[in-house]
Amino acid sequence: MELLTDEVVTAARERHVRLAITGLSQSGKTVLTTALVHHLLQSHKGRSLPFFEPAAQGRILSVKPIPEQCSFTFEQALAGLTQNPPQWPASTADLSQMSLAIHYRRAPGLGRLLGETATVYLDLIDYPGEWLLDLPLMHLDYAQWCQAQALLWQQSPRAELSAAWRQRLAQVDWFAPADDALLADLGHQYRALLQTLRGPDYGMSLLQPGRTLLPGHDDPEPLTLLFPVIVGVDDFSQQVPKNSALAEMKRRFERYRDELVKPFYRHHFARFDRQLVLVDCLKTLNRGEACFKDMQQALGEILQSFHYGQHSFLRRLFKPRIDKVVFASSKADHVTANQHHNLDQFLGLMIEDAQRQLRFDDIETQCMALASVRSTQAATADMDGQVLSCLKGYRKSDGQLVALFPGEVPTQLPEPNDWTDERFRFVDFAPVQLPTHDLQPQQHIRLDQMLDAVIGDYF
Ligand SMILES: Nc1nc2c(ncn2[C@@H]2O[C@H](COP(=O)(O)OP(=O)(O)OP(=O)(O)O)[C@@H](O)[C@H]2O)c(=O)[nH]1
Ligand SMILES: [Mg+2]
Repeated sequence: MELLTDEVVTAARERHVRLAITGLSQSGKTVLTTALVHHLLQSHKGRSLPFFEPAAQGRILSVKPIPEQCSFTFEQALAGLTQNPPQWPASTADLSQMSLAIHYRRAPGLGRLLGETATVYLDLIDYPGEWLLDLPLMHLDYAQWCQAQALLWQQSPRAELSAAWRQRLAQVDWFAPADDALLADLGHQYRALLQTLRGPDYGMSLLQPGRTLLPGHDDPEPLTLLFPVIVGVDDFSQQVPKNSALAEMKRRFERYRDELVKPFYRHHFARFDRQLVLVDCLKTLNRGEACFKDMQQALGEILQSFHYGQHSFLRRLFKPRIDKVVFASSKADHVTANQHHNLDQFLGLMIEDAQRQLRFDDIETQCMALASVRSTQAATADMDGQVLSCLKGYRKSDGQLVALFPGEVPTQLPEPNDWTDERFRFVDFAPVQLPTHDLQPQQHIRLDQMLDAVIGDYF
């Protein structure tokens, strides 16, 4: 009896929460993880996170990193943001973790019977949303995947860009013995295509396989050069010689699915408790209709993964336990404060259908706009006697100090003619220098509200 009581008390004194932070590339994951840890490490001072209840109530006693569990290069990312001139962190392409022990005093009430103080062990896991886009592969065989991809690659701009690559596919005899050098070459060309589509000229999101685009450090090369045979094979159901190029591609697909995708879900995804999904709504608005629609479709696919987790065979296999997903529109400092509410709403509209499905699965969801490192200041301008809300900050592209009217965030999804008149031109900003000490609430936008929404109930 005594032993049981001790166990209960220990369990109540120490709680573990794995918070996953994902989003497509450049959505702001690394900046958010860095800023969050920086603010949390100083949260016992009770200053910079006024809407994170335990910090605001002065109940955080100490926060310490657990170095042996950290693969996230926090010091390096923070050094970039605190140096003069500050700089944004470099792009990251793998999964990394930062672990903190947060020692706190319990709120007055019943819980205090279990001891005045307790510890929350918080793991923050930053991983590419692109990897989540591989989830549907778990339900497909190679033929089905190729057929789905063939439809996608018929659409613009994929069709025009891939013309030369498709021509090369058409020249291959897929039933003849595999030529490894040729398959590797086609794989490299396909990766380059994915990278171009993701790059600044196109800004596409729905790009598969995620690890051909963004290989993890330990991923073996032939697997991450996987591509779909979208021309040159009319009938996948016919008998294929074992040593043929097509049989080799099928084998690679199966290994990719079983050795990369499934272990990611088993070892990581299935063990997350809470999930934060970052979305750069403003960038997609800037880039126009094709990019916006593609991002919406990619988000829909990503959000499916939470749904799969709850109900499909994955549930039986991995018993996922994510019970809350917060969607955040990042870089809210690119618009004026009176647009933040619109940004919350707009993100809600973008993912409306997927969100409904999550609620149906009893997963709590919430949408909010935030900025991890607020890099602009509010300003006003007088235009023909009218006072306009503006932003002041250093433009990312040339480092110039600018004051500008960034424009409004729509409260409805844009109609086709909204895209033609270059209505959206949100500007990117360089970071302001973060202090190493004495952090203040104005150095972020709603980071504390997000924190309270995702893990507040653990304290
Ligand atoms: N103004 C502003 N810009 C931000 C903020 N967070 C991110 N950014 C911008 O977004 C870019 C990408 O941020 P990262 O945190 O590196 O994004 P990521 O999702 O980790 O990107 P990958 O590692 O490439 O997947 C930065 O270089 C900044 O330009 C923010 O809070 N405010
Ligand atoms: Mg990153």
